Amino acid sequence: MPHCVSNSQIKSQSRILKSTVLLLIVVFFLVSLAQAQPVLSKPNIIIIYADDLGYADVGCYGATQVKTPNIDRLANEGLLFTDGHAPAATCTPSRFAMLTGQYAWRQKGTGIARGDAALIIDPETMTMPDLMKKSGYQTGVVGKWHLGLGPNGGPNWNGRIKPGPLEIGFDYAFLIPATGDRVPCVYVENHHVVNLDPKDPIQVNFKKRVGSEPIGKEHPELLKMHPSHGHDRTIINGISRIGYMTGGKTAHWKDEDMADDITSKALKFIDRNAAEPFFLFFSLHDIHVPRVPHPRFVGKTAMGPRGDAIVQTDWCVGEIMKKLDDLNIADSTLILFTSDNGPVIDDGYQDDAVEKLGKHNPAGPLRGGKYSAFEAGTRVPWIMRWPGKIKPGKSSALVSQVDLPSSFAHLAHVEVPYDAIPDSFNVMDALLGNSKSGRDHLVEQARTLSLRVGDWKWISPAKGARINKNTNTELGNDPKGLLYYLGDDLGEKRELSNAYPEKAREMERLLSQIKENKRSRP
Ligand code: NG6
Ligand code: CA
Repeated sequence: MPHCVSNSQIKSQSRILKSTVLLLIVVFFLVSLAQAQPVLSKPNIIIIYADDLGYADVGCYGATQVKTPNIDRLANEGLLFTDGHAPAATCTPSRFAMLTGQYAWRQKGTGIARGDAALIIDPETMTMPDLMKKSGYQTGVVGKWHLGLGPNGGPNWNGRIKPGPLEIGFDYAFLIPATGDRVPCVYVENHHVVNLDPKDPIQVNFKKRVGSEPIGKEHPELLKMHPSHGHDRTIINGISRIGYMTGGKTAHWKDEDMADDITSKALKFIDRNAAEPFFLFFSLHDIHVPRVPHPRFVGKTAMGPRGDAIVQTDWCVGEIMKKLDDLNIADSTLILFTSDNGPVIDDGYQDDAVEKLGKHNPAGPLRGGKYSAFEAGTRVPWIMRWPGKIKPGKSSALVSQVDLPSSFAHLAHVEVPYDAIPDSFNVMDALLGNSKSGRDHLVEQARTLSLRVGDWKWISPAKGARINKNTNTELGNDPKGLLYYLGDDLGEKRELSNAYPEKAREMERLLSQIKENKRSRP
């Protein structure tokens, strides 16, 4: 019998064929969609923010006189950026820009904040922690703040201290209110000074003396660390500070324990929030002055307290990494390690930093340092690690901390209103290592503003000293402005404004435009 196939069999076979083809098309479509737009799940985010740590202060950026095994491990497992910037060459404007996504020079009153300054971020402003919260993150800040606290006129240290971080998007805060070298020398947790005895209220003043505590200027014999410039007012723990303070004795921090104190608070925050996405701004005090590392780090380098404070910084980073490993959340956590501005050697205390610097070169190949318009002012260590998502290596993409709000918002799938974070670019592709380029231009802030466009760098004309005599830093102030091409002159040695006058004018024009426009975000 010939094998005959019935009509109905043919129909059903063609139906099967059709649906198989359809299925294949759908599968192909889904696969290509998934390839085109990888949907990344929301990682925990930890910003470890060192203070005054220079471009080449750590091993993976070239330091040889100090060992930083934890930071080096982070770099080996992550992406090391060679052109990553703090928004400014000092602390307050850098932090302001990083948290608000707005260049600090657009807002008055964002220079280095006094210890009793009012909060300089308007609680109405959309901030990076606001954006993370919108995406369901638990948000925390632990460590150095230096963005002011309280209403106009400053905080009431003996009452509820607000507005502060909790009013601009953080769920939790444990703070060094300003810096270690400024009063008040107490921690603030959420809205209150920690361990304050109400019978011994705190008074703080930056103009006139309060209380009867001895001051460094009159009683140098009481000091365990002497000032080299400034820093000669109220003595707390044998160190004279900027400003006057009385009371609050039970609340005083111990400088030697500061890294331990803040690290343990950061670890507890991670413990508490390990089950949900969290965003932690872990803001170290090291290696800012006064450099008073814990005794277990003293003598770990031949460089004195500045070098030993770098070892302490590395320990803090190691503790965070260990915690993530212990909780088994390292793979779901993105760490950014960076610094708020460039390096300084003598920043106001006689701590042997100059005498014992030896062969160590904190700025590496760069010119300048903290306070400076030259590259070392803002170009800082910048390491990103997110195992499995960021391919280890090096990147020369131009990125700035002002870009973090936009980039992290993108990662967290949050929509950003048009007028929010006005100078923050989404450079997530560069940060993940998927793109070689970050921003095409960047404004760097010191006393004057500089503009980077690719490898061109223009330092806008500025009055003022060329060298900070106290810190011995080249500032980059020049009445005519300075032009460099970093592509073959990273050290800013060959000034080119005479050779390329048109380029200089074009850069100044572009800078004026960016200043006039209220925003630069695309
Ligand atoms: C300066 C301080 C310096 C440091 C800096 C702020 C003097 C003479 N110098 O005014 O020691 O505290 O402010 O540093 O007081 S920053 O990293 O927080 O911006
Ligand atoms: Ca700083």
